[in-house]
Formats: sequence, C-alpha cells, structure tokens
Amino acid sequence: MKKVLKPIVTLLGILVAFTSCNNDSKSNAGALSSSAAEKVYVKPGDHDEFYAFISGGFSGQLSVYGLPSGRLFKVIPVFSQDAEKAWGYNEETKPMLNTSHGFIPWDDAHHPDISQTNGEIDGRWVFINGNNTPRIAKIDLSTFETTEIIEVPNSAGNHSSSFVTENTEYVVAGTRFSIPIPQKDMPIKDYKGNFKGALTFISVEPEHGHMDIKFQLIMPGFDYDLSHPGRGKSHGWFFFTTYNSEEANTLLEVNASQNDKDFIAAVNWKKIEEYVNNGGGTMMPSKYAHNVYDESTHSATSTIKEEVLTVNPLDVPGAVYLLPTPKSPHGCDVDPSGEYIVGNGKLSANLTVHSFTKMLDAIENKKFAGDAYGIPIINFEDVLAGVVEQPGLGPLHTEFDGKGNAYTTFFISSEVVKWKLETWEVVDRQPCYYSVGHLMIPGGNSQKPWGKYVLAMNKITKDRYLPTGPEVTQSAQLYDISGDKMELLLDFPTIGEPHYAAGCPADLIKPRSKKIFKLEENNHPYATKSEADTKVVRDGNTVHVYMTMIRSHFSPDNIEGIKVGDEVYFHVTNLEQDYDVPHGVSMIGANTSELLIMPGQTETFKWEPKQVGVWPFYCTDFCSALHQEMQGYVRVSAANANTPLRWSLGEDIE
Ligand SMILES: [Cu+2]
Repeated sequence: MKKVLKPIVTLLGILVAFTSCNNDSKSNAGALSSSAAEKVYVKPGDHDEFYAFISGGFSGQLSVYGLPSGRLFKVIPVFSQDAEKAWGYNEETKPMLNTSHGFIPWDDAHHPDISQTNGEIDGRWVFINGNNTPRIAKIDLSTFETTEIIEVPNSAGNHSSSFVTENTEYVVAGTRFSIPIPQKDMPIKDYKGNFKGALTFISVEPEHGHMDIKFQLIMPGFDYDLSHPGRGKSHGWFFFTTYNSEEANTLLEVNASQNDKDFIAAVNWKKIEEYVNNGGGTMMPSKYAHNVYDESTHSATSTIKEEVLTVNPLDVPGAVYLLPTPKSPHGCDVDPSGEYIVGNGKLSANLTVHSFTKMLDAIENKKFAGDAYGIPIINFEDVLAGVVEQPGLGPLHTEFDGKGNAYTTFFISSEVVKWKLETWEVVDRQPCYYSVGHLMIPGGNSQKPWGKYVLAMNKITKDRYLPTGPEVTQSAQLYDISGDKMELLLDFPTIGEPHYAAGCPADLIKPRSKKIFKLEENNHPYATKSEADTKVVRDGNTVHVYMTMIRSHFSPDNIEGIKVGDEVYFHVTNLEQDYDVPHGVSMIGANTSELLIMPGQTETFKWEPKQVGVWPFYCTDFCSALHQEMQGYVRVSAANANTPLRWSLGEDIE
C-alpha cells in the first residue's frame, strides 16, 4: 500500500513546486501556490486528525467532517427524518420526533457542543439544539446515533443553546423569543412587561448522560441570543446575551435597536441549584416530550411530561445580574481561563470585553446602575475589562486558541480577525468567502482548545463553486492558526446551513467507536436471533413478520397468505456480527423509507398492501457479491381469500 502512495505524494510535491515557480504569486493565490494543499492532504487510507461536527442548520441534522481534509463522513439524523438511515421512518425511531405538538419531523439545528470533564472535551456525547420547536438532542459518540431528545417547554426559538458546563452538569436551553408563560390568549401589543424569557437548565446524569429539566429561570421579556458557561474561576456561572431589551413586539430591526446598550445576563446557576435542592421554585403545569432511545431494545419511547420547576430570579437574591453591553450583542463567548466575557455587539463599532473578577467586585461593593424588573444592573465601566477598537463590521462570534489570542468573525466585513486578550490589539485579519457566521476552534468551548485550526462557517459562496441553480452551497473554511498569521488552507461545501460546529481530536472518539451490536444483547421485543426462529404471526388484520437477514438472503424469502387490508409489520434482524455489514430492506409500495439495519440490530417497518399480487422486496445496501440476489416475494390475496399463511426459505432446493 505504502509503495503505491509514495509516487502520488511525490507527484503532488512536484505539482506544488511547478505551480509556484511558473506563475506570478498574484495570479495564483490559490492553495497550490503555498504549502496549503499539503497541509490539508490526508493521503488515501490515512485518518484525519480532528472530527468536526457541523450543524446542518435548517436541514435539522448534524454532519461529521474530518479536519484538515474537509471530507464528509456522515450525516447524523437528529431532528429531521432521514431516508438514508430510516430515521423517523422505522417504528423504532418515530417516537424520537414526538413533541407536545405531535410528530414534528423537522427542526432548525444550530449549536453542537461536546461533553466535558474537568473543563476538557471528553468525546462522549454531542448535544445540539432544535430552534423551532424547542428541543435539545444528545448524540452518543460511540454509535453516532441520536439517543435522547428533550422538548423545552415555555420556550420559543431555542437559540442560546446547547452549551455545556465544565463537567457537563448542565446543558442550557435559552429561549430566543419571549412569550406569555404559561401560554395564553392575549394582545401582542401588551408584550412589554408581560412576556417572559425562560432559561432552562437541563441536568445530565454523569454515567449515562440521561437528561432531565432541573429548573427554568423565568427572566424578563428580552430576546436571549447566545450563551456560554463560565469556566475555571467563573465555573458555576452562565452568561447569556440579550437583544431587544426594549421589549418591542414589531419591526424589531428598528425598534430593538433603540437602546445604546443591551445586556449580558450573568446567572449563578450553582446558587439556583442550591435553592432548588432546598425545595425552592414553583412547579408549573407544562407539557413536553422526553424521548429516549434504548440501545438494548434498539427502540425509542416518548413520554409526555406534565410539569416543570420554575424559578423567579427575584426569589434567589444574588443569582442574576445584568451587564450592560453595546449594542444588540450576538455571541457571548468566555475565554478558556474564565476571566473574560466577550459580548459581540452586532451594531457596535468596538468589541466589548467584560471581566469576571471586576463583575464579582462590583457585586460585592453593590456598584449598580439600577435594575430591570428587580434584577440589578452593574455599571458598565465597573465590569469592563477592555475594548478592541474598530476591529471590523458586524462582530458575531469569538473563539480562543488557548494561547492568549481570540478570533472574532465579522459578518458585514466578511473576515476573521485575530486579536490579543489583555492588550486588546488586532494582530491579524483574513477574508472569508463570504459573510461568515460562527467559527470554531476544536475544544473552543472548553478550558483546553486545540489551537491549530479555526473553521469559519460562511453563509454565502456566490462564484466560489460551480453554480447549482438559484441556490448555491454554503461552506466552511479552514485556516491554519499555528503561526503568528492565519493561513487559509481550504474551503469545502457543507450540508444545509453550517451554523456552528464542535470539534475535537479524533483520538478522543476513535477508540470508543462501536463496531457491532451484540446479537445476544439485543432485547428488542420482536428480535429474531436465528433463522430457525423466523415466523409469520397473524392476529386479526395485523401480521407480524419475524425476519432475519445475513449475506446474502432474507429468511423467510417467500411469504403467502397476506391479504389486502392487512397491517403487516416486518421486524427485521440483521444476524451479521461483523464490522460494517449493514443490510437494507425495502418493500414495494411501503409508505416508509428503506431500513438500514446494523449488525445485531432489529428494525421494523409497516406495510399496508393495497393491491393483490406477488410483490418483491430486496436488500438496499450493497452487502456482498450476491447482494443483487438478496431478495424475496410476498403474495397478497384478496381480503376475503382463503390463502393459508405460510412462509419459507430454500424450500424447492431439495
Ligand atoms: Cu444485503
């Protein structure tokens, strides 16, 4: 293998040398003019150094890319149905998309965040928010499958999510829209003073990651935009940017831009946790779904919960403060030391950085500039650490390299700007193609970022790629940040809207990756663990087919006695116990997706035959040389026919 690869690398080397010698540096500013191509080249068979989990935005999914190559490995279905994996189509995963509003097979996925232990990324789970019908999902990084989704009641536009505290004690779900709590019929013009914003703290059980809403803080009716946990010295606090502190209810582009400063809300969650643990808070009737996927039964259950514990911030003095921040701040980013809180004021000429130490001092000395609905507002000057003067236009988000530098995206001037913490000086800037939103440094939301790369996620790519009709792809752009100056290495197309991303070294995840589901541990109620146990059982109009699959046949592959009007459930178990040998199955006329079943797993699809005939089914995942032969027939008779129910495999071979 290695012998074959060497010439390729050599050839690439020559190509790089050739292009850089024979062209003007100006006319050839592309990747091959520098060592950029080599820096992102992961040779065939080699592995990328980092995983990047990039949200799919309006696709509702989470994509898995390798860095530095930018290769797409997988799209993990989360909030949307996915035909490729039968997610939301098979009977086992339909409950995952249940909500208090019913089955909602779509959402707007925004901010993934990887679990942490002691302030460092541990690679166990990734959490991501559904904005639209507020939800938080947890994806298990041993299987890359979504294993839990919890709906967030009293919320709307679950945007300032999903960020985890430094031991994954909590994942937060802050509402973007304030709404009546509890919901009721009232005039929209009476918003001010009457609508509220819920900041939800979802506890994560340390061993298995089970989520549960611990409490909801019922805040004034601002719009809560983004958030970040404190860390290190500020561990125990959570910071949320707000806009529309004006509490306008119409034409927000004008009416929410009136105040010179909005707020960052600083929440001492440890104080509230203590209050709640001592019996504080009020139970409020509230319907929300909690959906859990059980790996042993390969099936999900959905439970509708009926109440949630709410906390009025005024009942916990000293737990919540407001830090004035110019002007309509978006990103709320805390540096790895936990000292600096960066408020990215979209309409502000400067970047404002607050000091956690100064905040505590102001609280101690009661240096307040008044209050909002009883919540103390700290004096701007008393909490300000410094200002980055005129760094660019439209700052959105900031990440940190762990070496004292910060990187901020500017949407309007389309660039990433590198600046220094504590001196607040701009040290470098690089253009983005174009209109960058979030950026990500692996481990960015932790005490230990891996400051080798920064990934910028761009909203617009006009003229960067081949056109694809009126809509062109959005993209991610990779910069090397290991030196003093940023270097653009690569850009690559993404799925949906690459809203935010989380990344970590591949070595944190690779060794824990699951290869098969053990057949003996399959507790699916309709599992069939050997061909000898396959059967077809009729119960009135309902028929259960207990089917198995192994290279390269189904058992049974001939079924007779099914009638028009029957509800037929195919429970199909993949008997393989080898790595990477899934089989698929699809049935003509089935109002569902194909099933893609992993080794040792059972999945179910429902088929309601509408016409008599002999109907084929087949394996949809190319599994062996005889994959094409992996097929079968179901005979469907008239509703009043007397065709006996029978099933077989290989019967006419003897
Ligand atoms: Cu197959």
